[in-house]
Amino acid sequence: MSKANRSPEQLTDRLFATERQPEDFRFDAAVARVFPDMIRRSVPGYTTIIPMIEVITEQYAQAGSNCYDLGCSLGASTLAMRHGISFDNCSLIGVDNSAAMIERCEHYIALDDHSLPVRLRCEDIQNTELTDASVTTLNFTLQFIPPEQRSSLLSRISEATLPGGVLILSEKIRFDSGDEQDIQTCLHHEFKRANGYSDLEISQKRSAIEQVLIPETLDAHKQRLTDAGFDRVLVWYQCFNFVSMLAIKAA
Ligand code: GEK
Repeated sequence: MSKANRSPEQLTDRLFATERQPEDFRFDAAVARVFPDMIRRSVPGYTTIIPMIEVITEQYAQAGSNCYDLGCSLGASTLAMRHGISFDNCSLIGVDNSAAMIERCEHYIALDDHSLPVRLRCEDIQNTELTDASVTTLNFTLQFIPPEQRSSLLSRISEATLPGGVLILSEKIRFDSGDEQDIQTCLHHEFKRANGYSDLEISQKRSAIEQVLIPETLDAHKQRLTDAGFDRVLVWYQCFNFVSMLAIKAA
């Protein structure tokens, strides 16, 4: 695994620690400041998924191709991809529509010791240009796109993907069975408690995010990826209600 310096500062997320007016969650400057701590303590498996994105990229990146990290935030998965790419004629592009995230991402990229250039675009991933892709990552980003707009994005990614190329798709999911939904949600909240979040923080964050992050079932994701033109879809990681899939274009 790479030895890059990826944690220049670690501020603790206390955004929901005191009582606040209900307001939809936004990826603004306050969130960007504490984001590494927030995502690590909120998303079970995140700290495993990031280094595995490097491993998957190493396996699937193709010489002369483009690699995309869509919804790159502060560039954790972008840097994992950078370290997994072994061709210096690959282009690596990170895209995020939060100016606060892109600004901080530039700083994290500059601190990393790898020589492959990274291009950052402050754009909506639904409009960003995609061509000749060997590896594309949507690491917990599709869940923030309105469900009715997800198919067209995945079709564009699939059309841009070269034979033998892949999409890594990580998502929070929901379950058809109410029973399983309750058990997995309870375990997720236990994970957050174990990471130091209070009940007030958990419930206020939940209310803020509920209209913004729309989870779907694993079957719905698999079907949509197949309909979009991917030939093989598999789950390579799951922890509670968080999964990561690999969608593969036949060589
Ligand atoms: C990581 N992948 O650390 N266009 C561009 N960016 C968007 C859009 C959009 N339409 N909608 C949301 N975003 C990262 C983590 S976070 C996941 C991804 C989370 C961006 C948004 O600004 C945010 O930076 C990111 O998607 C989602 O591996 O916070 O749970």
